[in-house]
Amino acid sequence: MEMTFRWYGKEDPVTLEKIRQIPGMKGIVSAIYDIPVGEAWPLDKIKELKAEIAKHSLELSVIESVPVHEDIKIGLATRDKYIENYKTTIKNLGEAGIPVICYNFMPIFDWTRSSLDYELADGSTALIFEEDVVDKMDPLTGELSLPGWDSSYEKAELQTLFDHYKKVDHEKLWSNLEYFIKAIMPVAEASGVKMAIHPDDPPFDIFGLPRIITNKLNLERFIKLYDSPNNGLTMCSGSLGAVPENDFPEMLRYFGKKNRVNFIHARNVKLSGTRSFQESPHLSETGSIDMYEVIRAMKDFNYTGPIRPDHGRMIWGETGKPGYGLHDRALGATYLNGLWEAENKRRKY
Ligand SMILES: [Mn+2]
Repeated sequence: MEMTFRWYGKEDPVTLEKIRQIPGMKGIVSAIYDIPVGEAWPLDKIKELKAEIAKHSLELSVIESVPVHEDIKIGLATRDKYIENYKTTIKNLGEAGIPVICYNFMPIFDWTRSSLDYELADGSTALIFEEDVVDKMDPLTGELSLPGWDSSYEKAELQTLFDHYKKVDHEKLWSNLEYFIKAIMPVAEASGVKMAIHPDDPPFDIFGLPRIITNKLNLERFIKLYDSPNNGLTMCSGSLGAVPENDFPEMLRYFGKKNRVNFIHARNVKLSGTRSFQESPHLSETGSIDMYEVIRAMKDFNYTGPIRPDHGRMIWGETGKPGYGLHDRALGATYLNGLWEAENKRRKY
């Protein structure tokens, strides 16, 4: 595995200088944040980002994310223009030598939580999802707003999007995804770029919008849309592991052996209901996911790709972007490296 860390660019209070000092850190997961969704990423901007990271002796290992325009997900006639731009972006990223692109196919909302600073018993704060709180939220009225959702949509635009999605059920979303995948994958193959779709977070419908990248059956259906190692997955333990019916280590091993795991997010969650959870420290005993089993699964298919500690709590008085402080994610990276070293050595002796 290649240990990586997400970096939000020059505005990120967690600097490349700090990230480089985490033991065993090899790569950076980042993106270009000032290009409007749907536009092609210019090659010179990609090269600039890569050079900035290289100055700190780190690799730009993964782009997370190249966002997919809503018109593609809804299936509007305008999608073809945005798909062409997406193909150009993949081609340019390949030319710059970027091996992996993470993206998702969630309608309107990316990850969703009911609170971003819930105080855990030890005094740290974490992101949590409580089903009964989220059920009372209405993104359109804004009476209970969605925390941390950095969208540029105005209320009117949001209403228009919701109206469009009234005609998009699960099967329609699948066919729109298939259309997109079949269009972009030949370009990804020719460019040497591995695509890694991120599961829906959380992995079930919210606000009446369909979600389809949610469980083993659906991941299997997804990889069959286009039979190529370039059409792969981001296996995110915190997203898939947020529902009790998903056995994350088993799923990881299964898709890893099929050579479809192109990126891994490691994060623990403590389930507090069938559709409620708290983000917990990476350590197995603090959450519902056995992180040693995750590492064992990775070893079973000899994973050599990138992994990053996903969200962390805010600890030791740190403030910043919820889920993306330095300290707890650095602890996570160190813990994962420790498990990996131990498992590697155990198998040699
Ligand atoms: Mn993730």
